[in-house]
Amino acid sequence: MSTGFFDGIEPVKFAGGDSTDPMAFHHYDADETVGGKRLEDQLRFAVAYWHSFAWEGGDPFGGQTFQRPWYPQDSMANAKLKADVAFEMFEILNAPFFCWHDADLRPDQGNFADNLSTLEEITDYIGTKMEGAKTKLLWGTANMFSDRRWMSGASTNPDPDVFAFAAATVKGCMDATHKLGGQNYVLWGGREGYETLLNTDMGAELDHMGRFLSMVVDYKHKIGFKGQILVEPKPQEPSKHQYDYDAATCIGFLRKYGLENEVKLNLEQGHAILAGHSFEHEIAVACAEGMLGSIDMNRNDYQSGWDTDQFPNNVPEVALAYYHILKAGGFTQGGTNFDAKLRRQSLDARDLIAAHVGGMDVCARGFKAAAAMLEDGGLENALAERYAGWQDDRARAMLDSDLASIQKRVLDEGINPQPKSGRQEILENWVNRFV
Ligand code: XUL
Ligand code: CO
Repeated sequence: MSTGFFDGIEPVKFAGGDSTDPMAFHHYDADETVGGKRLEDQLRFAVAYWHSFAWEGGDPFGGQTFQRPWYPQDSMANAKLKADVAFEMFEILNAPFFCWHDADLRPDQGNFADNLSTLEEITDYIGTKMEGAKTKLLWGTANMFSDRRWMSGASTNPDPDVFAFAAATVKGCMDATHKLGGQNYVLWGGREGYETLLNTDMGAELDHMGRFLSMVVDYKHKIGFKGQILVEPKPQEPSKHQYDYDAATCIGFLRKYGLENEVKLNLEQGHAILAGHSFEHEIAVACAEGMLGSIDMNRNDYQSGWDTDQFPNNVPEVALAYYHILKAGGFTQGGTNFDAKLRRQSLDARDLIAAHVGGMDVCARGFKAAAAMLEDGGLENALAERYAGWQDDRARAMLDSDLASIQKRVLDEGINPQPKSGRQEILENWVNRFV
């Protein structure tokens, strides 16, 4: 029986580029083959349970603006109604995946034992719903940042009891993710950082965080979870400084604790912007190390300087992000999660659907542009040409030699390099033909 929340809203259809219907797909045709696979299998869209169903429309200056039939979110009955509505939306959107935090799914009873048993109960309920639906779980994660117990960190907390609570929580969330066939498990360390160095032993905190992540990896193997373990970089907010600052910092951290072959990255567009990077920079850093896991495709407002988590709407930016992802072979177990929320004035059920329709369409359009760029091969050829000198045997041999022999060769051969154009404007013009 329908909840009635989406009454009057039909399943979203692909209507083509000529349609003017804002509730239809103009670019996203799940079955269209692009880059050798169905678009649905390439993009692997996921709905974020938290922003769509748990977030009530508050901001730092004001509280709840939404009025949903599953509020207040403090009972199992309302948690089940929320799940019913969520699965109705997945069906309307034909969404292949969703993602959750434990705290999005179940009411918070304030103690570990009750929170664990309500998580088990609601994930059993969701498991039954998944049996009758196409939507799969892209990833699960633990919310270890909202409750006041996490205010000084989870695994990096100076209080070992909080470390213990965090370990117990993550075990429960990994079990639930595994039970629901999740394809990834994510850790985002919103409070894993500091407010002031005056009260922070950074070396100890990093060691604890490294050890914690090793335990996560050990547990994954113990239970036979085949999903990827992913960490999600973000430079700050809520903490003044977060240890998982950006892709490069995370990769250094993973190497230090011997986790570089076990853990990959979940990269978020908005977090890249906060770190002072472009999204494609973060993706290129991860791809260069073979560590791209999945993405959160939500933008930030370039003027506001904080994490506004908006649905994507900039095709050229999205195209460059997917270009790098496709160049690295595309997603395997990862996907495109909309870690994005409505604006707090967007009160209607229709707004929730329209936001996802628009996000999926922008991604599809960008993805097709990326695939066309790759197929054309112009950028690839320019790159190969720029580095062609390194195909020369003597150039390659240099990498196995030493400074003194190289100096001798420069003198003997009178090597005197002539600068060549980087051709940036020509390449930018080239990209512009596709977006
Ligand atoms: C916070 C953020 C999180 C993670 C999951 O900025 O992106 O929602 O994606 O905890
Ligand atoms: Co995110």
